[in-house]
Amino acid sequence: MSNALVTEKKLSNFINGEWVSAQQDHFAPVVNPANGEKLIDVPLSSQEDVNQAVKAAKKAQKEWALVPAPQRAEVLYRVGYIMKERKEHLSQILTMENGKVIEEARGEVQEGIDMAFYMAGEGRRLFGHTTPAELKDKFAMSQRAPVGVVGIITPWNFPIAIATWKSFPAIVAGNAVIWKPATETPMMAYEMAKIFVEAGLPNGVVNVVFGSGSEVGDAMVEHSDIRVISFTGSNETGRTIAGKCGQLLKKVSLEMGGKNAVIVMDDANLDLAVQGIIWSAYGTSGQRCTACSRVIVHESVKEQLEERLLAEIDHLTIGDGLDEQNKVGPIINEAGLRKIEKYVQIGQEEGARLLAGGNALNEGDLNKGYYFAPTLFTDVKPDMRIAKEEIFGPVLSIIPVKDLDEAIEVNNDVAFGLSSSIFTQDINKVFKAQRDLDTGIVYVNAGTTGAEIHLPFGGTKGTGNGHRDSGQAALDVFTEWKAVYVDFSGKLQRAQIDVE
Ligand code: UN1
Repeated sequence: MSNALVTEKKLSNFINGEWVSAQQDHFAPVVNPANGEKLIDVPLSSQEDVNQAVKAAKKAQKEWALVPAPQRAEVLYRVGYIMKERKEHLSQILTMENGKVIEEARGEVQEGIDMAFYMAGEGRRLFGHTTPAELKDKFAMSQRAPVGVVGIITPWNFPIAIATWKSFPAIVAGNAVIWKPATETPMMAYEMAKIFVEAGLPNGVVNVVFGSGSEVGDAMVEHSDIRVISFTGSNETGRTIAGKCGQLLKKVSLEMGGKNAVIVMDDANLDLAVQGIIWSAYGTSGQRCTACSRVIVHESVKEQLEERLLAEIDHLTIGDGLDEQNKVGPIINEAGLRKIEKYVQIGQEEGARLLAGGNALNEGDLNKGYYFAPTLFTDVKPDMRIAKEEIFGPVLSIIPVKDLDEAIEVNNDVAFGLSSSIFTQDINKVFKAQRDLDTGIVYVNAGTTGAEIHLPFGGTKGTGNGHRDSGQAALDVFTEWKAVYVDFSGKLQRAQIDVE
């Protein structure tokens, strides 16, 4: 029934407002991870296609930058309204291509709608600064200027929300965009391109080139007319991109995962902590950068917490995300499933104790898709690989500690720094933790997921390279600061020299 939502057989690139076939006749199948059914074919484009898109974008950007920002924002308002009208349609397609359960798909589409209205508001802000000049009869200000043509590379786990975090600030600031979506989830880009057209975005301001990272991604990184690369994805790919952009002196913004922990103190409301942990560890089958994969628990409440977690895990219904009853959907693909299996094996070899799950699920209809049982390890030591490395699946490790200082130390002693959380009722512990947890996002009495779009999203250490997605901070990625001095004295005034 749901396949009726996907009407095309093959996707085309979206260049200069038109659907254009890729230069080479190579395609990859897009598969519904819930049941293995093929949804559509996605083109595997080449450098030539990127060149064509950049050419169109460069031309369009010159005009677009001259449109007053409040008018640019009008387009984003319209994009937001169309997304709102089409929320259910988009959510269902998102569930089909990505697997996440429909309630979460709706949440993700909502995140994109929120971003549209928030960034549209920037059309009447885009604040710079006015500041005194050091000389008489001289005016000084700084303003945000568009960078030009920007490249965005988006992942399969949040194919619409993350694309909006990156493309909307770029658009409102007067840039043109080349967008390479993940080949696993191209339908969201196809749907968004149609929405851009309907909203009246001029041709060439957003261009979509489908294809692999090694071909399309590389061509984008290396293209001299693409001035910014904004990437969300794996640590390995991010580092490669960073290296190339470094050589080319290209601005690059990277978001690359986490090893996020929930800390549970002895005074925590355990019922609440259990809910927060279950939601952030097993929601989206653990396939979020922000997913909780460690629970750092005060040893005095460890057993109670384990019991309650196990009881809740028992209630998690697993299956096709289009069925409203299901709480946990599939893993994105076979490779994802195998990686999770490998980590479970590593955990067992390292001596962690498996309390729940640990296996792929094959009974009945689940056999057709890629499902993994919600998995819980306990007695995990902070230096075990399952406690250090990103698994990107529903695998949670419980690490007992003696006090808050040790909890913070364990939290911080990993290569990532995206999100963290603490459950406690002690105000002193709250303030100490929010200061000392070395992550870009900290939650108090909530799990590690659920960032809101008007705040900066990103993290420390191996999570990124200091930039942030969404929020005001996203504008820093897609604009250049320009300092403007206006001397109205009518004579030559030399800064630093003619100062009285
Ligand atoms: C991601 O997993 O890369 O904070 C994005 C959250 C969501 C976004 C996750 N709002 O969990």
